[in-house]
Amino acid sequence: MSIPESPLGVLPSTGENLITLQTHVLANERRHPGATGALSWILSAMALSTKIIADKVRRARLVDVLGSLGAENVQGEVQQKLDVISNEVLIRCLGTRSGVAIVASEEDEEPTFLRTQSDGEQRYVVLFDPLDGSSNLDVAGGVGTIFSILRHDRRSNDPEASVLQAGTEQVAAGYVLYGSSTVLVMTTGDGVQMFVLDPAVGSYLLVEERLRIPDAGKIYSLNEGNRLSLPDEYQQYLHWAQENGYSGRYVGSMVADVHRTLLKGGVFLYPPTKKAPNGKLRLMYEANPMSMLIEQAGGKSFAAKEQRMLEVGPETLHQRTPVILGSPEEVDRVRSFL
Ligand code: FDP
Repeated sequence: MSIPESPLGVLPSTGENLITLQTHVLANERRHPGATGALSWILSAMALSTKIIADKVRRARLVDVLGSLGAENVQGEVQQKLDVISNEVLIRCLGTRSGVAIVASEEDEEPTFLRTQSDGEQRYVVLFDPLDGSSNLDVAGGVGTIFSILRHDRRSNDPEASVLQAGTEQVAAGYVLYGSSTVLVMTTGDGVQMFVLDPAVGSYLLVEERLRIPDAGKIYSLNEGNRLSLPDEYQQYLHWAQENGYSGRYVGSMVADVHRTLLKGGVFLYPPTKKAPNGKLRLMYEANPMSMLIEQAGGKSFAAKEQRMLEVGPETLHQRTPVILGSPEEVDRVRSFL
């Protein structure tokens, strides 16, 4: 039976039924007869944690969550109170799921080994940036949570070694944007789904089943204040883009900038600079999950002209990388200058 369309147009437009994230994940699990359910539990922990974080972000300034803690994280960056709160929320929610072997966060120097016994259960490594773009918090700008899920390699008891897998090994990746609405975008390797949190119901509802990035889009997104400190070839690309009628858009929060790029097309760039010769963004919990999403949506992501991001062999948990990602034609255009 098909369900009639909402007469007021107030329900999501995905067709016949209302699909929550939970329904979607369970339906997906049933399509894989060998699935243990561990991954579904982890995704449900991500949903719960990000609802809690969204609530804190939405009430910033009303409750005491803004401002710095006066401490620095492992990257030497000032920790905001909400960075630390979000980190704790994720670790506590994920910690109760027996399928999680290791968690690794931007906020913690070392990965945390939660379960060591090898009892045959399939376990996973979950990496995350709990609150990306947190310098936007004070001005009520868009911030987000990014996550990447890898299979736990039981052959190694060294947490760092089990974490250091190339992006091609990710089994799932996603982000939540705490913007004018709370949007969860994720992939388990079979296309990209987009959900919006309905605050009245408390559920993420599916709004787009197979998100595709436009093949091209005349938008570049980078910190143009760095222009004079970029390698010449990036400056030449910028010159070309401006001569050819491109617009610039840059929030300065990776989740917000990548989300816009995914929906509207264009290219997002964080090139090497004099200050950050290897780029600023982190490979394992920023660039890799975003690259899996972008590729699953039909886009491209590179660390350098001939270096596909997902094939970079990681050496350390917090390593940085240059980023060129977005619409396939725009990424190739940038690469043609390099
Ligand atoms: P932030 O420092 O505010 O957490 O990963 C860090 C990040 O933000 C990204 O979200 C964002 O894309 C980038 O840094 C912004 O860096 P710049 O301020 O150097 O442009």
